[in-house]
Amino acid sequence: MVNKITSLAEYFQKYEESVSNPEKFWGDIAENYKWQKKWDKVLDWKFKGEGAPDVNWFVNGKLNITENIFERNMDTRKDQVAIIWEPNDPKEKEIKLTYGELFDKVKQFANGLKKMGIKKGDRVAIYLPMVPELAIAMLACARIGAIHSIVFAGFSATALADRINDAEAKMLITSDGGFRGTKSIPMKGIVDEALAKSPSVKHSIILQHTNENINLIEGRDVWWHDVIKNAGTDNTAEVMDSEDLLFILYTSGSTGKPKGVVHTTAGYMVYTEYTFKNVFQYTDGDVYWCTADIGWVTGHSYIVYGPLLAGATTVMFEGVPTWPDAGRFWDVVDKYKINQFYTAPTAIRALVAQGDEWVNSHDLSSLKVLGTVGEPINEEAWRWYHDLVGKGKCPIVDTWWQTETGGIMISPLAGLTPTKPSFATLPLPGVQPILVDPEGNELKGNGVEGILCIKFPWPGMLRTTYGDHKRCYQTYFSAFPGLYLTGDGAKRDEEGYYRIIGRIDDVINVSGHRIGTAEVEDAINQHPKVVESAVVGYPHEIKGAGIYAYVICEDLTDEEMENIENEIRATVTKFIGPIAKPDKIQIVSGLPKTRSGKIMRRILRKIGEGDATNLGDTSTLLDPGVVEEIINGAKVNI
Ligand code: 6R9
Repeated sequence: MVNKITSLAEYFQKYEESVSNPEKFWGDIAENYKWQKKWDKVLDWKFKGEGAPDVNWFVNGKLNITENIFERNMDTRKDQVAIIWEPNDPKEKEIKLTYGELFDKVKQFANGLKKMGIKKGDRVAIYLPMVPELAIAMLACARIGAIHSIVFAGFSATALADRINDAEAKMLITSDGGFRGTKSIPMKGIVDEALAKSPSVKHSIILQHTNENINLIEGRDVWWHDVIKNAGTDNTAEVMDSEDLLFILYTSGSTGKPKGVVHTTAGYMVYTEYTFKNVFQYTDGDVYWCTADIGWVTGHSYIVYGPLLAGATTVMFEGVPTWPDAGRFWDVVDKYKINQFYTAPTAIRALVAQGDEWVNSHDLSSLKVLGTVGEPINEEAWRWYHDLVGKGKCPIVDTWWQTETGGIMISPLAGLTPTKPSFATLPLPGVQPILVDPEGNELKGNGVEGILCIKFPWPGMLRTTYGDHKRCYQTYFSAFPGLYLTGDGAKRDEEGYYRIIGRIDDVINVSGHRIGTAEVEDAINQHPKVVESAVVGYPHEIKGAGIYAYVICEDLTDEEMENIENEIRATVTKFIGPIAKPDKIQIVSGLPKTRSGKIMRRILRKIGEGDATNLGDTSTLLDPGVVEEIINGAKVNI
């Protein structure tokens, strides 16, 4: 079993070892796994030059990640609960699956997939609500060497089709619908619309979950329960190379369509288990709950892979934090005696707004560790979480990482690293952060602020962007040759602690979800009356950042003017999904552009923040008059 660091001194020692001899450090950890064939070399890498990035961990090793979840844990954990599923409706019964039961279900579904012609290397898209079958589907893919590409169930038909098409997925696994609070959300209509535009998908497997009345399309759609009928539980894991693709997960960047971030088998496996155990200080018998959706990377790494590799008991929740009431999270914590609880700052802020009573009326004494992820946590929310939820006795692990990093990069180790509100604190062993100025010069020493990069590979890092390796280089490795660019700004304080400030690119972090401004603009521009638009983020009390859209329209009648905001929101919902809907829309007659036609977002951001006092140099603008008009329309302080 993978060792856990148990003191701060040991952390510093391990960190030192991991930097002075990374191959020995990760090689020793990798010894704990079940390999069909051991690796020849721990690491082979380059961040620059022809074909870069080229990163290979555990070179020529052969393994299957599910053998390391199941076969490796089976002797000791067959009857231990692996997954607890808490349904949306608290009146309904939970589901508990032991490692033995989960293993059987994974093998059975894996056999079903095989029977339907899915084989090693095929891409399988998964579009499911937070049900146990989501974890079963991903593990079954991994078992047979198929590459899963999970699409968050809140995305629209267009967004789903784009992702399916980019990955050329052969199959889609989905359900009739999902539950969220009082709502039963039908999914089959969205799926049918998406599949009409996705010729690569030959079959779709549909889970019966909400019992919505749906039509199956003959020859294409099959019920999940029919797939596993007679499928049997005899299944030998496919032998995978260390660097064979495990999954693709799409994420937004500053430009263009979402990128398919690619993670591979061995490095991701080693990294997610190691970080899970160390950051959360998970101990055998603990019950761990991460409230993320598996449609995002947090759910991949810290609901499914990390915890299950570690032999943990992990909770999955289908519902929302505020239904039936704002005490739901704490009901669940009490119900299962949760020991480690991991959520997002946006959820914390939403609950702060509901008042302390919801927390105080529940028994939260089982809690040992509290975690946050997804966006910077403000000090007020941190204190509320620490003092009220954790009663001052639970360390908070503010974990900074990204879809691209695969696992947690900068974070306290619970109970070992002294914490400070809003600081992600120190890098994990094996992680070598560096701060640079815009010219790429390293900012040495402490008390500095700059662009956060990583200068050495870690096992969980992305290997490429699916189907477009050049784009991976362009996006992450070209700004500062030899460094991985995170896209975040950060400060290293006098003690050497890192505080993440936020994105330095055109990505808006809305409720912890990454939204590319270009994507939202593209969606808005689909409205027939829209000529052009510019989207920026602005501070939002609950969401962290809200979406502010400045839109130029063709001449509108009074009636059209009245409806335009709603129509624009509906257009964005259609092309991306409700998470990308602008919070504020301002119809303008022009946008501040430079003479070369570039929109000066800096100005729009300031106005969006409600501060037009210091707009900087506007002399290069093509038409400085538009700025005044926008300021007047935005009703901000001048
Ligand atoms: C895991 C995840 C990544 C972006 C990242 C940063 C922000 C994540 C954070 C944080 C401050 C933290 N972010 N964790 N900012 N403190 N603890 O969220 O992945 O969806 O790819 O987002 O989220 O801006 O660059 P992803």
